[in-house]
Amino acid sequence: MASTHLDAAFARAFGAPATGAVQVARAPGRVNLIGEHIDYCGLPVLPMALRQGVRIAFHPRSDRETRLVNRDPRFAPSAFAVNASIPPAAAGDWGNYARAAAQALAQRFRNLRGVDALVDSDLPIAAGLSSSSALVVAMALALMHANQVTVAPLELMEFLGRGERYVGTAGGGMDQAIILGARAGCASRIDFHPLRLTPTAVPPDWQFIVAWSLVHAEKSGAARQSYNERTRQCDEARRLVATRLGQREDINYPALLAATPVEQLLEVAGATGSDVLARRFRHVVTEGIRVRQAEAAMAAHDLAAFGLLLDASHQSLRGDYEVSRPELDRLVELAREAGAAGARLTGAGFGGSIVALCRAERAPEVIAALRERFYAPRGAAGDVERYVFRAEPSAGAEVLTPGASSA
Ligand code: NG1
Repeated sequence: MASTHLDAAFARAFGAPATGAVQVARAPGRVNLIGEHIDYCGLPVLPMALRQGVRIAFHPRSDRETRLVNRDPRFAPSAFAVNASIPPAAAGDWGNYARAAAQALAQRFRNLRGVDALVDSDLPIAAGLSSSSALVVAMALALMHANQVTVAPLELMEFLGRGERYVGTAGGGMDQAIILGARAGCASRIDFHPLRLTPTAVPPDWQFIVAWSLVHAEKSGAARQSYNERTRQCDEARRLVATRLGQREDINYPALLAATPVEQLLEVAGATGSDVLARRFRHVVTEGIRVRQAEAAMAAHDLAAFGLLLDASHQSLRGDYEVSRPELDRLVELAREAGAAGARLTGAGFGGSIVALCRAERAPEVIAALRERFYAPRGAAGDVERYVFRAEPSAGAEVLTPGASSA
């Protein structure tokens, strides 16, 4: 939406500000290409930012109050005072993502003033495309801008990653890092120890397609428990394997992988007596290897190799990690049958979306096949443009210059 329209909508929600212009903070969603459920193990991942995202039209207030209005009427207005300990709204309330950003900043800076904020988004919600972290990041940028404070990019990525845990998810740091640090035209490998982003250009004749499974992956509900359970299982598996290998109990995954050949790690994990932990561990270790291979395949423009890695990642997430759903499996299968080089679920799973890779000229066939064979039988063909789209590797979050139009 052009920012002049946002200005007008802002004036309707809060009244026209007496002084100063309304400004706009924009934060993109992201699609993770590969490296799923391993950021919280400290292993590298390979996401890219999307064109779609969250926009916040904001104006500073003279007090600590922050008032939020969402242009989507499903989300009720919300208000809170910005300070270092902000009581959360009910679990699942969208306003908690804004509170997460405000509390994290207030713990870093004293006496922050609040903002009036009108939130708008063209990202599908609970679709595995990080609409929640986009809101956290856009809100943080709005508050920082309103208070004229700055934080170095890597530090901001790290503390917003921790800050989002306010909502109760023990998430990794992938989303905040790519949303802030993405480069247009590129995917980025994110390393976590220490945090670092390394862009690789997406070949111009490659097309990533995102398709929503029609199943919401609500991270405030049962999916949150399942997600947090996976993080605990990975930690438990790491501890068991490290102990059996005579390593320090607190050794992290990157160090464990660097110290021991993969075959030996998998053998030791298989002998721990817990089939579930062994399978979770196998996913983490093999997915870590696939990220390195995928980055190399992208740099070499080897579409077939990248596609096979996507397929292998999906198999692992479905079998070993148990985060897929029949709808996601079906989308992956249909995309492959329609000529995609590979496909897999993206994001946390339990619903949400898939990402498929094909040559750019094949994209219309893949999208048409998904419309006819997945969405039409489910009565959703009319809205297919909202559910399936070409992912354009886009730039990270920013505060837009006033008056700049951004369609
Ligand atoms: P989504 O897809 O937004 O639910 C979550 C985590 C990521 C990562 C992925 C799985 C948050 C904010 N995001 O993403 O850190 O662990 O799952 O790879 O918790």
